[in-house]
Amino acid sequence: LVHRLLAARAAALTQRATALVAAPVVVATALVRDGRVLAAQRSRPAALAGRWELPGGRVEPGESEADAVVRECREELGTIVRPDGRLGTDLPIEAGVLRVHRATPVPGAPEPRPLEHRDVRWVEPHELADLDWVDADRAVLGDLAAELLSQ
Ligand code: 9L3
Ligand code: MG
Repeated sequence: LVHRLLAARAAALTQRATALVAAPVVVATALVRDGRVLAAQRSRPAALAGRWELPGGRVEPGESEADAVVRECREELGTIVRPDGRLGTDLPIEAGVLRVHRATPVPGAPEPRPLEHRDVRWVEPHELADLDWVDADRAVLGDLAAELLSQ
């Protein structure tokens, strides 16, 4: 009986590990400037429209997470950023796993604008809690506030 229980447990763990390895990665960007972070208001899908997020999207096959951060910020915000390491832990989302990366604007880069979002705004640490964030991003607000206040 013990053997069978252990075998079932091992199978369950293997299945979970496989799911984790195979889970698509979505990157989100904590773009920080002058002690503020850029928040973007989603325009789609309907279920998320109007809610705020750290901009980003799926990492493409063969692409590094840092490269995905740069590409997504170019596509979504029309600006150029320099990734600067991870913020917080892996966050489980429906699409896979969300990983937040810190980034700073490249000097002289265009001001971020909402090319795919409804709106964008620079948010101070004390304003973070006021926004209606998408669920996954809400989990990183503590780390984000600490990051902004540490500068
Ligand atoms: N998502 C959640 N929080 C974020 C981002 C950038 C993305 N900060 C979720 C929403 C979608 C999926 O990840 O279900 C893919 O993102 P996108 O390509 O729609 O931006
Ligand atoms: Mg996106």
